[in-house]
Amino acid sequence: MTRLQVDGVPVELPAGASLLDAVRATGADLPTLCHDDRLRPAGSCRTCLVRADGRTVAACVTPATPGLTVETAEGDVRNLRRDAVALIASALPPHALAGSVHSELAEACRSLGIPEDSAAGEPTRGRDESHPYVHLDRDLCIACGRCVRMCSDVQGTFALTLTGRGAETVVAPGTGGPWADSDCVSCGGCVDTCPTGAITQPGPGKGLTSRQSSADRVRTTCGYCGVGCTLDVVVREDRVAAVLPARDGPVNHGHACVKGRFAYGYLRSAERLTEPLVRENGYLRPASWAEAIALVAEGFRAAVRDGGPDAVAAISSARATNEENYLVQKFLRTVIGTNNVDNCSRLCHAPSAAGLTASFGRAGGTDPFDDVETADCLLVVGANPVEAHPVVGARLLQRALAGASLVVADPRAVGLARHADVHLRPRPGTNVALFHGLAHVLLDEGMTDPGFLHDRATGMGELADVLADYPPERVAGITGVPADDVREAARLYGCAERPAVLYGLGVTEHLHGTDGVRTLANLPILRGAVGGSGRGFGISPLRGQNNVQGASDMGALPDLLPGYGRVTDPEARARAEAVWGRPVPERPGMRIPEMFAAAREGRLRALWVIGEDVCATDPDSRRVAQALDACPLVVVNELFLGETARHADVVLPVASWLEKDGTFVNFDRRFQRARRAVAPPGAARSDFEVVHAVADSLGVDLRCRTPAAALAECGRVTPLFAGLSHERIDQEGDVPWPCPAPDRPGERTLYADEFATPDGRAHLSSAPYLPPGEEPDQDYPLVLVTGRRWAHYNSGSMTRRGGNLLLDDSDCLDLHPEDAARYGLRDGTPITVESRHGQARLVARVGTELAPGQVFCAFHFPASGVNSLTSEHADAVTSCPEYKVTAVRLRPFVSDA
Ligand SMILES: Nc1nc2c(c(=O)[nH]1)N[C@H]1C(S)=C(S)[C@@H](COP(=O)(O)OP(=O)(O)OC[C@H]3O[C@@H](n4cnc5c(=O)[nH]c(N)nc54)[C@H](O)[C@@H]3O)O[C@H]1N2
Ligand SMILES: Nc1nc2c(c(=O)[nH]1)N[C@H]1C(S)=C(S)[C@@H](COP(=O)(O)OP(=O)(O)OC[C@H]3O[C@@H](n4cnc5c(=O)[nH]c(N)nc54)[C@H](O)[C@@H]3O)O[C@H]1N2
Ligand code: SF4
Ligand code: FES
Ligand SMILES: [Mo]
Repeated sequence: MTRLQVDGVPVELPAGASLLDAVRATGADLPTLCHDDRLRPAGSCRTCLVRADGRTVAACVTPATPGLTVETAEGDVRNLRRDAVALIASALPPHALAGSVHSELAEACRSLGIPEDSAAGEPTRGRDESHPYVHLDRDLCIACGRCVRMCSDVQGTFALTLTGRGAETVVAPGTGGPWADSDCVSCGGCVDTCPTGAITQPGPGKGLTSRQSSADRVRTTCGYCGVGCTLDVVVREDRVAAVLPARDGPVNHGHACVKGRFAYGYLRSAERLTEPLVRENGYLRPASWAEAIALVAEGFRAAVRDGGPDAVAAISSARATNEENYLVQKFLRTVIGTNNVDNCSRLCHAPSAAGLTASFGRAGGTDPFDDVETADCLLVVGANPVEAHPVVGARLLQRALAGASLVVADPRAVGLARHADVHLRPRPGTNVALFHGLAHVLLDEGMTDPGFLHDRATGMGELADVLADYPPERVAGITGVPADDVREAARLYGCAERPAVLYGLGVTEHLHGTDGVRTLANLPILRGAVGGSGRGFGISPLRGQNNVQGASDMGALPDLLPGYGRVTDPEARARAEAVWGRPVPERPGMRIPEMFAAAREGRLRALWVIGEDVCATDPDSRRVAQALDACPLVVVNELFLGETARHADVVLPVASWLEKDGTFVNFDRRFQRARRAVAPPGAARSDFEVVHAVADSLGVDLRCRTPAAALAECGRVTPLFAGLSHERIDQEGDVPWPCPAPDRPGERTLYADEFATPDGRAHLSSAPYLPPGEEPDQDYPLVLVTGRRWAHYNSGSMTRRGGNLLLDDSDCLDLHPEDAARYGLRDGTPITVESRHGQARLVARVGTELAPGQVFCAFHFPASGVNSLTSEHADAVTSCPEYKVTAVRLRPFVSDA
C-alpha cells in the first residue's frame, strides 16, 4: 500500500496506482481528456495537471509514491488545467460545446467555468457518415488518441490511426478511405471513449457513453453470444436509444461487439410478429391468444390421445432464459409425460458436455475465463473468437500481444492465426489425429506431469499404447500439418507454466466430435494443467448462444433433468418428482434429429419449436422441412416469420432478450441477469408466459409464476443451483455454478480437490482417429467448412434486420485463388454450390484464408440455402451434426430467367 496526501487528505492506494487514482480516492475529479481507465495512459493532453511536492505533473501518468504531497485545488494549478482545456476547446467549432452537449470536454468546460463561446473555430474538415453505427465529425477531433488506443489495446483490430501534423492531426481509418470500407468491426469502443463527440453513434444514442450514468439505463446481459457481456440499455420513451458496455461488467470490462452494442434494430422491425397466427386453408391468418392457445392445447391433447405422450416433442431455445427453459422441460415432463425435449446444444456443444463429463465429471469448462489473464500459452482450437466471441477474442489477442505464446489450430487463417506463434492447419475432420500427435510429443519429450497422472488421472497405460501410433510424421500424413509444426506446438504447450486450452465448433461439429473433445482434454491432463488454481487454465469450450449452457443446465435435454441428473436414475427422478408433485418419465426422450425422423415416419404428432429456426440452421434442411410438413401439429414461438414458422400450424409471437426478465448462463458458467428494458411489440408475450398459458389451458398449474420463483424452484430440484436466486445475482452481479448454498460462493475453478467422475479421477481417452463422414471424391472434389462471420448471428433473423445488413449483405463462399482459377471464378461471381444433399447459391470471395481444395461459408442468409448442402452425418455419441465437413462442387450460377 502507498500512503500519501491529496489536498491535506490522507489516502492509501495499492501499488501501481497513479496520482489520478489518488485524487479520485478523495472523491474529487480532474479533467482527463486523453485518459480512459480501460487504456494505458498517454499523458498527452495536460488537462489533469496537479502539484506534487511542488512540481507540476500530469496526474494520469505520474505514479503515486509514498509520502507525496499532492495539491489540486490551489489557484495556479487549477488555472493551468483551465488553460489547457480552454486551449483545446478554442480550436473547435461552436457545436463542440453548444447547449446540452454531454461530452467529457463539454463537462470539463462547464466545471472549469470555460464559456460556451470559447469554441469559435471554423468547421473545415468535414464528416464521415459512411458507416451505419460510427460517424466521425473531424472538426471535433482533439487527437487525444483514445479511439486509436481503444482499437489497438482493447479491441485489437488496429483499424484507426492519427494522420496529419500539429493542429491538423485527426483520427482516420488506417486504410485511408471511408470508415465503412475500413477494417472497423463496429465494436463501438472508439464511440464509447471519444471525449469530444467527434466519434458518435448516429440517432437517439448520439453522445451517450458508458461513462455517464443515469436513471434511464437498464442493466442486462447480452442476448447474442455466450460471452455474456454486461450491457446498460438506455431507454427513452420505451424505445432503446443505445446499448452501452458496462465498465464493471465481469466478463467484458467495458467492451462489447457489434451485435450486443448495435444490433437492436430488429426490435422495431416492421416484420416483427405482433399477434398469433393460425393456419387455415393452408394460410397463416391472425388470431387471438385465446384461440391460438386453445388450438395448441387441443392439438397436444389429440397427439397424446392418438400416439401417447411420446408423440409430442419440443425444441427449447438457447436464446431464451433459464427460467423459460426450466418451464419448457417441466411442461413436457410433467404435463405431457415425455422426455422429448432438446435444445440447440445438440447442434453445437453436446460433444463438449458429453466429452468433458466423461473426462472430468462436469458438463462445462474447467476454469474461469479470467484466468487466461495469467496463462503463458494459449492453445485455441477450432474456434474463431475474433468473429464469434469478439470480447473473448479481444482478451485472448491482448494476452498474446502481452507475451503469452499462441498456438491456433484451424484449417483457416482466422483472426487470431495472424498473431500465432504456430498456426496448425489440419484438414477438416482430422482433429483426433492432430491431438494425439501433440500428446505423442508431450510424452516422447518428457513434458507430462507423472505425479499428477499417478495421483489424479487414469487411462495412461492404454493411451500410451495408442499414442505410439501417432508420431508427428504419421500425423502429418493424416492431417496435412507438417511434423515440425506439431512438435513446435507441443513444445510451446508442453513447456508453459500455465497453459490454457480454448476450443469451439471446429472440434465438436464432426462425426467424431466427442472423441475430439476428449482427446483434446487429454492435453491438460497429461500436463497436470487442470484441477485447481495455479496448475493452469485447463480447458474451456467457447459455448455459442447466450444461454446454451443454461438451456442444458436447466434440463432441456432428453436424457437429463435440471442439474444433470439422469432421467434413468430413480434418485434423480425422485428429487424432481418431490418438487414437481408429478411423475417424471424414465425413458430418455428423442434428440432433435430423432424428432425429425419420427415426424417423417408418422410417429411424432406434435412438435413445439421454441426459438430455433430449424429449417434454416439444422443440417440437410430439405429433410427437416419434410419432417415439419409430415407432423400434424407444428407450433413455433418466434420473433419473425422465418423459414420454420412458415411451416407451422400455429405461430406465437414472443419477446426477445431486451423485452423480458430472467437469467442466462454464459460460457464460463456464470449466472447473470437479463432484464426487461422495453415492452415487446403488439400482443407478443414472453416464452415464459406462453408455456404457462398452454399448461393452464391443459388444466395443469405449473406453479412458479415468476422467473424468480422458477429459478428458486429449480434450486430445489438440484444441489448444483441450490444457492442461486435472482436476489443474490442482483446483488453479486454474477454467480457461477456449482452453487450449492445461499451462503457459499459458487465454484469458479472446478476440481480443486478431486474430479467429479465416479472415481474422482480425470479420465484420459484413447479413442483412435477415424475419418470424417464425408470425403471429397471426383464428383464432389472440395471440402466445404461452414461457420460464422462477425456481422451476423446464426439464422440472421435479428442481425439482418438493422444496420448490420449494411456491413455484410450476403453469404459468400471463400475459396483459394488456385480453385478460383480452376473453376473460372472471380471475386463477386455468383456461384452454385452442390453437395450430395442439395444446393446453395453464394457469391465467390477469393482469398488465401483457406488451403486449396477447401472452401468456407456462413449460414446467415437462409435464402442462400447453405444447410441444404450439409449432411445428416452426426457425432457418433451425441448426434451433433457434421457441419464442418461436406463434400461439394461448384459451378458459376446461371439464372433461370
Ligand atoms: N458473429 C457471430 N458470433 C456468433 C455466432 C454467429 O452466428 N455469428 N454464433 C454463436 C454460436 S451459436 C456459436 S456455437 C459460436 C461458435 O463459435 P466458433 O466455434 O468459433 O465458430 P465457427 O465459425 O462455427 O467454427 C470455428 C472454427 O472451426 C474451424 N474448423 C472447422 N473444421 C475444423 C477441424 O476439423 N479442426 C479444427 N481444428 N478446426 C476446424 C473453422 O475453420 C472455424 O474457424 O459462435 C457464437 N457467436
Ligand atoms: N451450416 C451450419 N449450420 C449451423 C451451424 C454451423 O456451424 N454450420 N451451427 C449450428 C449451431 S452451433 C447453432 S447454435 C444453430 C443455431 O441455430 P438457431 O438456434 O436456429 O439460430 P438463431 O438465429 O440463434 O435463433 C433461432 C431463432 O430464435 C429466434 N429467437 C431469438 N430470441 C428468441 C426468444 O427469446 N424466444 C424465442 N422463442 N425465439 C427467439 C430468432 O428469431 C431465430 O429465428 O445453428 C446451427 N447451424
Ligand atoms: S461478445 Fe457476445 S455477449 Fe458480448 S456483446 Fe458481442 S454478442 Fe454480446
Ligand atoms: S488525462 Fe492526463 S495528460 Fe491527458
Ligand atoms: Mo451454437
